[in-house]
Amino acid sequence: MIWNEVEKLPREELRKLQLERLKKLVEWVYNRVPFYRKRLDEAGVKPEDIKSLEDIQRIPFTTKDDLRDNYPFGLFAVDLEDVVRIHASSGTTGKPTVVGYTKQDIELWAEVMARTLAAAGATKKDIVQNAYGYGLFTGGLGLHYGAERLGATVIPMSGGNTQKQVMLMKDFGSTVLASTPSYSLNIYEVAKEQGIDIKELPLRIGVFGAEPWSENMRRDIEEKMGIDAIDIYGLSEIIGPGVSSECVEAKEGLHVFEDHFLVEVINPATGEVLPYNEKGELVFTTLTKQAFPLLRYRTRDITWLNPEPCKCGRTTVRMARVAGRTDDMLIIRGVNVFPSQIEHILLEYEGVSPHYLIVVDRVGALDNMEVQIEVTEDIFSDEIKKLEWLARKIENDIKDLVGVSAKVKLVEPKTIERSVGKAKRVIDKRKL
Ligand code: DLL
Repeated sequence: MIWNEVEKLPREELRKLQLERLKKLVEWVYNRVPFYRKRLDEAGVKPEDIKSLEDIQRIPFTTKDDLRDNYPFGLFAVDLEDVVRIHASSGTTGKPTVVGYTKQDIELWAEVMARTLAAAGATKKDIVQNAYGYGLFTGGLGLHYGAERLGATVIPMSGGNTQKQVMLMKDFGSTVLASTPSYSLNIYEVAKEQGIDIKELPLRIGVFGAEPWSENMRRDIEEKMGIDAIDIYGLSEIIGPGVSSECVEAKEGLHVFEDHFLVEVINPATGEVLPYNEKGELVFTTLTKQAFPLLRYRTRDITWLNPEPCKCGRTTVRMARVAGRTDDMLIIRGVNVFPSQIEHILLEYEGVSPHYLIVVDRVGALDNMEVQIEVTEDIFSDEIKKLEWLARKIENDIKDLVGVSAKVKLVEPKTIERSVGKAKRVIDKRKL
């Protein structure tokens, strides 16, 4: 279902709306945030210079470092008394990234999250089991407000407590599961151990995001649980979840809610804006946010944009599934490797589970990559020869398709740690 008619706006009209909003936004931040005023002055851009959408290219990028330098509230564009909510995402180093919302921003968030759930095929009749973490992380409350706006029934489970997740899923008859894709598999396994087959339950949709996952992982989840697994995307800085979402009709790229988030893809090395269909770094400008607006924020996420109209009727551009981030990308002996590429390869095999861990180390001057992969009980109790054959075969595929040599180690079921939120796929000992 399409939640808001604006998702079907002819592109010309959408662009008009975007330009109007962009002009207001630049004026808003220029007058309210010293950081932006300085940046724009340095670039020689005044708010009245924004006359077309292309003029956005005159505006400098904003980066994670800018957010850090202005920690915690330096980039807020309203008085703290008008901020009704704070969220934060923990980075790998140091202080978290802090974001704020006015009342109107929270309304906007509920709106784009209702769109997300509607695009996934959910309606007010659904029971949404929300297993994204509640708290500073945006997943829990984002899904919560969106599901309420949709009129669905929310079960605010948060992440963890997996046995209880299974019990309530069964007893309450949850029809939608909202969680990271990796956590959904954790729930599936715990259900199985209890003799419960999720396929037999009323569950029909999964809204999965917050971490990279592959097309093969989708297939695996859909087959195991008998649901439509929908990819949803967002980041705290922009709003949280609710930046883009797949539609259940096509499941082919994530519709960006472009009337609120202006999207560009750039060459990460040069900053040059790339044409549609070319892969690069995703950049967003928030067109309507009040408390924490961002101009041309570099997400570090890698994807490309597809402007073709979609069979669902939405006219918004679709971004390809985010395969990884510039800063999660492993460089192994000079070759760029995303964990999701490895995931895609190993899930081609029968008997290989979606639980894996990539361990990178440096021996002398040489990088070593080991991929630990859980196999099913059946495979694990097979003859050693067969296991070795499988390991070698996966190694060959990695070499052929990714271009690096890796050592594949097949491990017993349940040896790789399960996640309740974002899964940890890589241990890079080189940095330790
Ligand atoms: O993860 C917001 C979110 C919550 C999205 C729930 C979807 C569902 P952060 O913690 O700030 O916010 O992390 C944002 O996670 O820049 C991507 O690298 C990654 N990410 C989010 N969704 C996807 C996805 C939330 N569908 C960072 N596929 C982003 C791949 C994703 N990566």
